[in-house]
Amino acid sequence: MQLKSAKLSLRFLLPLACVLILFGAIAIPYLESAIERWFVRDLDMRARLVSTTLEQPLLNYLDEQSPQRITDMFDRAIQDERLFALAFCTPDGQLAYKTATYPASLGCRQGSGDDANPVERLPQGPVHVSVKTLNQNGAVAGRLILVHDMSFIERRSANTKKYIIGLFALLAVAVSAITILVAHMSWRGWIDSVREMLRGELLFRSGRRAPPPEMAPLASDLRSLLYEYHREQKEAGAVDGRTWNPDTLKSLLQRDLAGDQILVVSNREPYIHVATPDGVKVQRPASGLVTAVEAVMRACSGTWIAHGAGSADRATVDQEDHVPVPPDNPSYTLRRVWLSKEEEAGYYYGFANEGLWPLCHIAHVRPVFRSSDWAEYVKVNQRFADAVIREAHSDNPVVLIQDYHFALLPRMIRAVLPKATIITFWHIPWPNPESFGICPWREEILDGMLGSTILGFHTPFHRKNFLDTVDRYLETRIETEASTVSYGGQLTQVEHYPISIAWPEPVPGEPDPAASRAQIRHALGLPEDHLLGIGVDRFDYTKGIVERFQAVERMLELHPEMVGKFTFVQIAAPTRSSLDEYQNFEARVRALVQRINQRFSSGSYQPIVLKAEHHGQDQLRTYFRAAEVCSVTSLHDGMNLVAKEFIAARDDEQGVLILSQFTGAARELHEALIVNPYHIEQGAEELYRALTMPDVEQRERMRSMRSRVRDFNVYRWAGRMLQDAARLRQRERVMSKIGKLSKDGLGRPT
Ligand code: ADQ
Repeated sequence: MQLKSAKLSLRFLLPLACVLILFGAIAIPYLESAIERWFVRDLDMRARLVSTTLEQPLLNYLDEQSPQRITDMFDRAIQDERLFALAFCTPDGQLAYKTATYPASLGCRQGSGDDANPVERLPQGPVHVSVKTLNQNGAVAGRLILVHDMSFIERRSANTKKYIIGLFALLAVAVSAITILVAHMSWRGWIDSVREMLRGELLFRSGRRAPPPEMAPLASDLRSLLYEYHREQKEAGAVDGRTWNPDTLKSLLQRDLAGDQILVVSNREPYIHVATPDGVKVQRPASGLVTAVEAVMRACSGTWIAHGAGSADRATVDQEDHVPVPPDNPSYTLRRVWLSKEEEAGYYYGFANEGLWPLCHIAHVRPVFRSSDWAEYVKVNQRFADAVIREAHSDNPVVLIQDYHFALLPRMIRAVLPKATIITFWHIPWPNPESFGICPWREEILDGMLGSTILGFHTPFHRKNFLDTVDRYLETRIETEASTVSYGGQLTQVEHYPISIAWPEPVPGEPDPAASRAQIRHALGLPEDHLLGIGVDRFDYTKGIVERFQAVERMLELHPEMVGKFTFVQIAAPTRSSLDEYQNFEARVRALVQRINQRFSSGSYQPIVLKAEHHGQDQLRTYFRAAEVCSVTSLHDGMNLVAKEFIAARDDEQGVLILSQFTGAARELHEALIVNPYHIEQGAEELYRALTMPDVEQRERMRSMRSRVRDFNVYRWAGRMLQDAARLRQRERVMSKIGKLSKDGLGRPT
């Protein structure tokens, strides 16, 4: 530290010393000659005065011809300390009278005192010589020569120089001391600003004191540099170098959110109790969202609030509508919210799935907006907000809101629990401002979402679309660099958190991929070497199922040798079946399958097997392990977890993933065969390429993707959101402490 200060001081002292030396070389000689000029002018005047005084008596004495009087007068005159000698010369240049001190070398000087060079350097020192011509009766009577001693000038000049140098030295010391002080202070200010930025303030700039003005350009550069660095670090999952798993998530919750209550809200419940003739059965819904959030809830026992949609749901809750889950090993609470048929029809099927779902997906299905659906949507959002408020044990729980069913919920919760940390995750894409603009309640939706503390999307592209949309339709202040929206005095951090899956633990006794192959082929009545493709989706028009089958058809056309040797198995879980759009879609898919199968089938061979039913995770895993290729051809998808589940299932490092470029997953899984699902030819070629890809290439691609999915798992997704939430909560606590201290005025803790 001392060394740094010494260096810093030197940096300021050295230039100052240089300036002083230059000052000595130029200013001092100039000063000397100026002083001499001043004194010479002074002596000129003095000489004129003395010669005028002596003129008349001298002329009189010359008339009287009394040399003694002249000599006496001259001797008296040189009593003056500075007048060194006097002489009088006749008009013809004879030295007639002179004092004894008069230097002989001067003789009778020619010229007038005004235009002659008055300074003479004599062996005894410099003298000032002035000459006055005396006139009498119109004729020249002679010339009076006055010699002033100039040695006193040298003495005085030396003294003045001493004083001036001393003064400058003092000034220099004072200036350098002030400069160093100011520099130290500015440096401190800069360092503090940089530190502030490094502390993470760069992400949350609101309320931060402005950087010093001279720092502003640097601050902005530094901020964007650090922001990029921070983002890259975050993306690389190396913020703290940890490997994310349930334990790291748990320890994060214990360390950073200790004692904080965590509430999750989603439409879909993770466990559905269904009444069957054999008694109550528990079902797991086919949903990416449930798959992801379930993993988090197992790690942090909290409360999950969801719509109780199962036929035996009411029968299995306690009087507070709570049921401990998972049923076989309860680790958190499921709180069910009941909806009437009308509410469900308007809020879920209507506004959410006929309006927002097609609005946010570019799948060329027109959204339908009805005022009655909107009214139900508002009502049900309020119902869930009431449930959250009732379940909250404190005024500042952490609330994780899931998806497009609850766009209004963040604002509603914020109104009652202003201190809550509300994280809203939007699991589906966010469209561009023009597309979103067709929603009649666009401002209300955006306003509702901006009640969140943190708003998450899967990809930077969706995040940007959202910011652009807010910019277009609301009066807000957007910090693009920091990705924050300041609205109504409140700040929302908008981030992208790519969702993922829980990396599966090895299951003891699980059949290996070869056994899975054999098992599935046997179940389908196919020979051992039969090639298999697999598709697993909800039966949804956004998943590109039609395009996938068209690609299969085209591939069989282009490569007829594959007919009879390749089958594509599509597992499609029925979804939103009460909606016309979904019924029509299902009918269209079935008709297409029938047509293709008719075209290429022979004997028992069918190129496409459609299994339109829900399957257990274990069954899906067996299919994934048995297939040569998995096709994910969504027309638009927030992330798509099936792609990641397929990769996780392939511990033999074999199998090829065909992945639509319009999925969030395509941004991460670069080693997949990336396709444009609308381009049927390309889909067909890539399918053929996948089926004929050498093992080595499959291994290379699969290994790389497995390593990425293993590291970038669902715990990281949740962990990053919760880390950000913890950081914001910590910041809030600090800010409120500072607020209290400053209210107290004396800086004493209250
Ligand atoms: P989804 O649209 O449901 O999710 P996806 O991410 O693929 O899409 O998740 C589907 C989940 O359901 C997977 O876990 C899959 O295994 C399961 N599933 C699908 N078909 C099934 C079947 N027949 N039987 C049993 N299970 C089945 C939404 C967004 C996605 C986003 C997720 C998570 O649309 O883009 O990736 O949320 O955020």
